[in-house]
Amino acid sequence: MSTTHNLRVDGARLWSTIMETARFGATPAGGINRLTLSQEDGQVRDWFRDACEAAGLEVRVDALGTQFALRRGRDMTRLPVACGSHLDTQPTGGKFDGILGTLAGLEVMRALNDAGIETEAPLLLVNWTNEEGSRYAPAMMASAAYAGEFTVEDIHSRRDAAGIAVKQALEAIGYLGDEPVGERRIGAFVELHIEQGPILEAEATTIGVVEGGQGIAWFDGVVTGFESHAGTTPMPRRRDALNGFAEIALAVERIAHAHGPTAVATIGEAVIGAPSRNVIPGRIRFTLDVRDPKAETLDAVESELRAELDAIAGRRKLTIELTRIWRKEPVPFDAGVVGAVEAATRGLGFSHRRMVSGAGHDACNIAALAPTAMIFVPCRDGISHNEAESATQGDCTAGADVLLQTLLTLANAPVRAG
Ligand code: HGY
Ligand code: MN
Ligand code: MN
Repeated sequence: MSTTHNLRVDGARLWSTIMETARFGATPAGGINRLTLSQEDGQVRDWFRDACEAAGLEVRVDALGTQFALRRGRDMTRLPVACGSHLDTQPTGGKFDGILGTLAGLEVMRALNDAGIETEAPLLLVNWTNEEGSRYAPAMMASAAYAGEFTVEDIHSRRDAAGIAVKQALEAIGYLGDEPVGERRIGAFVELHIEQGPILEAEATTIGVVEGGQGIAWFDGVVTGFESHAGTTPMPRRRDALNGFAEIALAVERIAHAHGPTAVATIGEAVIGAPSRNVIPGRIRFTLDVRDPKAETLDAVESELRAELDAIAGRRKLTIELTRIWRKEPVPFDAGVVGAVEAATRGLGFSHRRMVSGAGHDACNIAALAPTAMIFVPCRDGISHNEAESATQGDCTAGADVLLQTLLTLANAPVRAG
C-alpha cells in the first residue's frame, strides 16, 4: 500500500504540544501528576478543547467528562473513524502515557487541515476520562461505561480516598457534560500509545502493531489481626496483620512467577489502619493487580492465591478478605484494522512487529463496540508510570504518521455493503 500522497505530520509541532501541555501538573522530577478530574486535569482539558476548536473541530463533552472533537467529512452519514487516548496521569506519571495518542490525534487533524484534505467519513478525536484508574477505580473507567460495562449513575457515585464522588469532581472542573454516555457511535477506533514495556526498544523496532490486550483482574484486600501493646505482647500471642500481609505479598510474587513469563501481579497500595510505632498492626488494606494474556491463567492465579490466604489466616489467626472489584477479559483487536495499521507502517517503511499489550487501554473497551486496533512506539528502557518516562521525537512522529495513514485508509475506504 502506498501512503496517501506524501502527507506527513509535523513532528516538531506534535513534540511542542507534548512539552507545552506537560506544564499542567508538572513535577520537579520532570514528570506529570495530573490525576483524573483534578484542577490540573481541568486545565489540560481546557487547553485541549481550545486547540481542537482552533483546528475547526466540533467539541462535545459527555456525562462522564469524555471530550469528543469531530472533524466533518464529505459523507456525514458515515460513522466517524475515531482516534485518541487519555490526558490523565498516574501520581508519578510521565509526559507520554495517553498524552501521545491524544495529541497525535490533534496533530493528524492539523496536518489534514494544512493539506486541505477532506476525508469521506468524518474523523473523531477522543480524550477519555479516567483511563488510569488511580484516583477512581476501575481503570479505563469512562470508555468502559461508554461500552456499557457500567451505568453512569454507578460511575458518578464512585468516591476517591477523600470521599469526593466522580460527579462532584466533574462539576468542580466544569466537565459534567450533557451528552449521554455511549450515545455517539463510531465506525472504528485507532489508539497510538507508548509501549510501556521494553520489547520494541530491545529489538530496535519503531512500530508495534498491537493485536489485542491482556486480561486484568483488580482486587481489594483487608487483613485483620489484633492491635496490642508492642512491649507487653509476647511474640507467640500476637495476631500481627502486617506480618500476615508480608506473607501475602511473597505468596503473590511466588504464584506470579510460577505462571511466568506471562503472568504479572502487583500490590500497588498497602495501608496500615491507625499506624503507631508501639502498637502491633491490627488491620492492613491493600490492592492487587493481576494480568495475563489468558483468562484461565487469571483464574488459576486467583484460586491458588485464595488457598494461600486461607493457610496464612489459619496459621496466624487472622481474617483475610480478598474481593475482586474488576476484571477485564483478554481482548483481541479487529483483524481488518490491525491489517490497516500494518499496511500503513509498511507503506511508511518503518520496522515493525506484532504484539499484545501488557497495559490496559481504552481501546480494549472500545473493541467491544467497533473495529479497533493500536499502534505502539518505544519508550526508553520500557519505563512508564514513572516520572522518568521518555520517548523520542522521531518515534512519536513515526507513530503519528502511522496513525494518519491508518485513519485515511479507514475513512476513505469504500462503504461496505450491508
Ligand atoms: O493499568 C493500566 O494498564 C493502564 O495504564 N491504566
Ligand atoms: Mn495509558
Ligand atoms: Mn497508564
